Amino acid sequence: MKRIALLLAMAAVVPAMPSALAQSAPAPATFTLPPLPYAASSLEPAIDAQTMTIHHDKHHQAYVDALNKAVSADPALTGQSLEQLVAKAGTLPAVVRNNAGGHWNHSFFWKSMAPPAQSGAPSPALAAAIDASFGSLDKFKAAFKAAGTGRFGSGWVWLIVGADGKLAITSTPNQDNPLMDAAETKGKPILGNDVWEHAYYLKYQNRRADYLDGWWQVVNWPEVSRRYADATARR
Ligand code: MN3
Repeated sequence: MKRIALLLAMAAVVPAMPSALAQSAPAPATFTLPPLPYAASSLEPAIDAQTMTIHHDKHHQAYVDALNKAVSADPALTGQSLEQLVAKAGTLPAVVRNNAGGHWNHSFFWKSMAPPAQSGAPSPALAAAIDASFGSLDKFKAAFKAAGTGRFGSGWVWLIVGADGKLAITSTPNQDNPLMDAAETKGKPILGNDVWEHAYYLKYQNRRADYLDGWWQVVNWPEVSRRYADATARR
């Protein structure tokens, strides 16, 4: 009976808590962390579960939090979409450029991957475009790897559809991407790989080249093919 009385007392207290919290709660977050589209362990062995969990739950969350903080402190930026912020990142404060890029890039990155059994293959249209631009899928992979290993420090390597409608490989520093006004080579990304050390260090340590090789096992080719169709249809 004593236990029941305690539970009843708790039930009476609990409902009062949300309104008390609401008074000091911050404004709703503009940008939110998207969930991983698969289990954190499902990209093994290419990417280990611990790396995926820390990368998503800590690193990506930090970009989202910092972006929300920066945007909420600047009335000129509130209400703008992530795509709008990314497109003019070169004109914005570094904190916005870095964290808007970090949020966009990682949201894109998670969807660029799938468990090995669902990796699939490029669509016929994408396969033909890869052959036309790079000679073969293997030559494309070698060139993509070279761009990834060649990126000094932290950054990204991308497969883009350029303004000419053709595929190209490009690399960006930090959290920049090819959609930014500040990008050296602009285009619509259809595939991107994160070559920051936090993306691979727990499993691969300094061996970025091995990470880039293993990563092909988890590329989501159906998604990349869909993006290619989308990027070329809008031209
Ligand atoms: Mn990252």
